[in-house]
Amino acid sequence: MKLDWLKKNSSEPQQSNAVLRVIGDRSSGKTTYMASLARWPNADPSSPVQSVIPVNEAGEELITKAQNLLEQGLALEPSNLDASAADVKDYTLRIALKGQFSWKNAKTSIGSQLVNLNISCKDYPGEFFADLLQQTGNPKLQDYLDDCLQATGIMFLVDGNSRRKDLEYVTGLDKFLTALDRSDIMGGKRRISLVMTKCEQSELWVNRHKPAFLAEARFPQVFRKLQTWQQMGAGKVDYFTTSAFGMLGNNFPEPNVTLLSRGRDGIAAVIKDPKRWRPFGLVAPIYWLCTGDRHKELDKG
Ligand SMILES: Nc1nc2c(ncn2[C@@H]2O[C@H](COP(=O)(O)OP(=O)(O)OP(=O)(O)O)[C@@H](O)[C@H]2O)c(=O)[nH]1
Ligand SMILES: [Mg+2]
Repeated sequence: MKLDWLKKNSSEPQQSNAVLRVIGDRSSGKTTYMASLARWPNADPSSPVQSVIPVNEAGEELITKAQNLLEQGLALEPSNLDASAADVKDYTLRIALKGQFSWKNAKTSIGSQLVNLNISCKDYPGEFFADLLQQTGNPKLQDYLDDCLQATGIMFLVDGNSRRKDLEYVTGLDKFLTALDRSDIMGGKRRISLVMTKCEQSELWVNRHKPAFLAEARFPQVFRKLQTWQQMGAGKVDYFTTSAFGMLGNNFPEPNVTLLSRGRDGIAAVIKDPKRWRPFGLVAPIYWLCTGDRHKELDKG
């Protein structure tokens, strides 16, 4: 595996490596999610995350994007499909978690050792997902599916505000899972996280700590499809809420967002106050994809 050298060079911290793919509809927030993760702005000192470090050039480019666009109150450009699956940028990041809560009682602690999540992650343009739906016969589609087979974890991002697209999503997801299962080399070990994005919006925010409930309420068909997939033993599924932009204020928090548009597809928005930009819920799904365990503190995110 590509990340083997990381293991060798840093024998101290515990390492957890994962090869991830981010999929989802156009504008579901995939690139913004990745760029916000790489930038990791205004870190909360009480967060279990110590740092997020880019390990390759693509990871550094993400930070530049976050600084030049998101932090200037602008949106990222839609990702485009001119690249073949092999050319889609592979962002490699290292997420360092603080020693697992040595302040907690010894039972829940696994020592004060640092934990590194090393991820290499490709963010596909939403066009791939749309092509899955429409079966346009795009020859790149098969490459893309083959490439997803290499992943240990899949993040399926949906804009939490696009509930009317449940049926479209489940149709795309069904095709995606069928293709994965047909040649599954992971033997039921693959994990899929359904990540609802843009959860700073009030109707999502109030239920952010109940992600499975929210997924079932908003995307019932997608939820059922994933549950069935799991019950068949094809792999594991879990649910998460996140916002790349986050909230403003503590007592009466409001979304740190200037809305550009709202429609059936969800919302488009930019950051309102970039100086106070603090995303939430970005690392929880990655931790689960890497380890198979939910991280209580990250879930509080
Ligand atoms: N309110 C809000 N808007 C967001 C968030 N994340 C992304 N957006 C907005 O959603 C829109 C699409 O975001 P992108 O990150 O470009 O979406 P994408 O999934 O990469 O889209 P494609 O590359 O076209 O597949 C932009 O207007 C973003 O600014 C979020 O956490 N909250
Ligand atoms: Mg994109």
